[in-house]
Amino acid sequence: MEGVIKRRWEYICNHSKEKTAMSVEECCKPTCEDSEGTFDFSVMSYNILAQDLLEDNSHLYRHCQRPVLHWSFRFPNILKEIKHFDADVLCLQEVQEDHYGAEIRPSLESLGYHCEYKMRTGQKPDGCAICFKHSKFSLLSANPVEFYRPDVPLLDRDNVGLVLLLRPKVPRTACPVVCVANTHLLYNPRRGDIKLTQLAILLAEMASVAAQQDGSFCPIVMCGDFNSVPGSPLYSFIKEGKLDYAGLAIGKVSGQEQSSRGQRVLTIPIWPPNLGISQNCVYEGPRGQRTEKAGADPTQTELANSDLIGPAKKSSSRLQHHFSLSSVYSHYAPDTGVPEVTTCHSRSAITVDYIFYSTRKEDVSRQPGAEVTLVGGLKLLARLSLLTEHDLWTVNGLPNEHNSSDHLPLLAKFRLQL
Ligand code: KL2
Repeated sequence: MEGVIKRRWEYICNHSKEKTAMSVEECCKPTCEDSEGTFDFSVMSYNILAQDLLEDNSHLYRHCQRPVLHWSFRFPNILKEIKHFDADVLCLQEVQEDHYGAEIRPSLESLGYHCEYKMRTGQKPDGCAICFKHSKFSLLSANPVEFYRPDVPLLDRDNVGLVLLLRPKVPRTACPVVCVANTHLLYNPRRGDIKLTQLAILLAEMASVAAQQDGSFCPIVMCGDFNSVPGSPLYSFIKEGKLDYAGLAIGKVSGQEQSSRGQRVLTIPIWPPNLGISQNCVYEGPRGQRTEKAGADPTQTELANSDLIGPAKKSSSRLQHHFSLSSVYSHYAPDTGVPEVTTCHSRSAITVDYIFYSTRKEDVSRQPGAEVTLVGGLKLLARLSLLTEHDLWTVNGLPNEHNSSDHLPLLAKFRLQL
């Protein structure tokens, strides 16, 4: 078909030293689903462009032919795409509430999804949804997160997140659970201070939801539109689990824009103590009680925290988090090294959407000499290839006749070891 760009599945070869993407023929063909001792599932992250936001920011879509911008044109395309990829879990952003109630939710339910939704606060028209296949998971808990805090002047924006705890439907009793988080962080390129704090709140909620009896975390998938580019301080913080932000300009945090003229640097600490979130991105103080939900012992968690940073450095310029997260995508086209993009309109073509997942760690508690085992994470099996800005301009940018958002859907296949 004319104007359609092909995206291919890249299968990840885990047995070579370097994790590399290959076609099915080159690499191990994935074994069939639910093979002995494993549970495979797929995840899509997709910012579907709320119609009200499209109309409020119409200058971004001047390159588009008028008819492709109507919701009545876009929605059937988006639904077709979702149906085609048939992911077990959908993390959607910019889900407009009236469209969700009238069309999106009913359509997804008829495709076999259970849907959870969190609307943005204030008078904002949209929110985040996580939908999962009834046939694959049952819902243990749904935890909406509001980043707006009336008692914290910094947190005056209406962005939200949503964290689900899901139990894979497998015919055995002792099966690991999976935590799925979805968010759409603040857009404003100059307000990295708010973005980092919103992220910290999400991470604290995830730590609370994903905490297990033994103090470790269940496997995690964190999706969303982070309004930050690869390699930016916010992105590095997610991947490295730590960030020293001393002297960092607030406009540099997300890397969306180059200039940071006359910009304030981040204060130390970034957010005030009354937010109830530590520099390790877990709940503390009066709000710290929230850990009880997942059955963890809060005192254990707090002990672990003080170990990480050290008792004397109370107001250090260091953030940490407890997860070991990798990005499904590598953000550069494998053959040419040209940057991949996840969003493309008349003002920018960049990566801001991600699927992060917990990587497996070597079990260091085992006896020396024993065979190395990997615990607590997910194995990435495959991803749907992304595109470059050049690829997208060959089909008139986004949205176009076939791709009906200004973002591309991201897709990954994971394997959970039972
Ligand atoms: O970048 V986005 O689009 O993740 O695709 O997130 C925000 C922007 C979204 C929700 O606030 O609306 C878009 N200039 C450009 N885009 C904007 C602006 C703006 N001033 N405000 C909101 N958005």
